[in-house]
Amino acid sequence: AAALPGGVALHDGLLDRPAQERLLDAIRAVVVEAPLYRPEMPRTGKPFSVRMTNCGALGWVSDRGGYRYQATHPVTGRPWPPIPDMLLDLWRDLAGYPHPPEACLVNYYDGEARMGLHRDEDEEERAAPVLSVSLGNDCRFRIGGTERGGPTRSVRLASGDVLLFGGPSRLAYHGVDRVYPGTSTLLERGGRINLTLRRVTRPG
Ligand code: MD3
Ligand code: FE
Repeated sequence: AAALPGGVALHDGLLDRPAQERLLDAIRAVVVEAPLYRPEMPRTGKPFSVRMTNCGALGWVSDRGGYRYQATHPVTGRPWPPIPDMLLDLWRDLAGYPHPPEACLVNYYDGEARMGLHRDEDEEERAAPVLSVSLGNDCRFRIGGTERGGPTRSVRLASGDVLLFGGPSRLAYHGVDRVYPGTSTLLERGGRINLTLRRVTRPG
């Protein structure tokens, strides 16, 4: 794992092509149960450019009422499907945290989608890292410090890359500037999928 500043570990190309295909199959099965939908920004209701769904006991959602974790899909009303075993295994191997993740957010970026700089602060448990897996086209990922307006650096992420954000980087500002078309053949329709595994509640 390459060390980036502040407790970020980049496992460059950790998943080989067959592993990416197996994971993609598992995510396709999740999306059948819990379709991708477009969340809306708090207050304004402006739609996200990224489409989302979740698996796990809890899923991250956003609507006019705010950001939160909830146990059911906001469109179907059904519970989120379970987190695929492959992802639970990755967490067990890499997270260095003795409890399972509760939420896996599935983000789908088409060619135009972006995610502005933000911090992930809707989780009660801050001692757990966030684990991210990239599939499909490359993107330019941006990461800064824990204060808005500080310096940032960009990292190009490719299909099969796994990142772990622990320690000080857990509350770092981050975002996705752009997705580079035609840089992977994994997704027939192009675009990029990012999976983020999180512990939400403090273990009892
Ligand atoms: C750094 N997703 O879902 S993954 C998100 O590529 C999110 O879809 C981006 O930011 C994506 O919230 C970035 C990398 C990532 C995820 C969570 C983090 C970086 C992080 C949490 C804390 C610090
Ligand atoms: Fe984030």
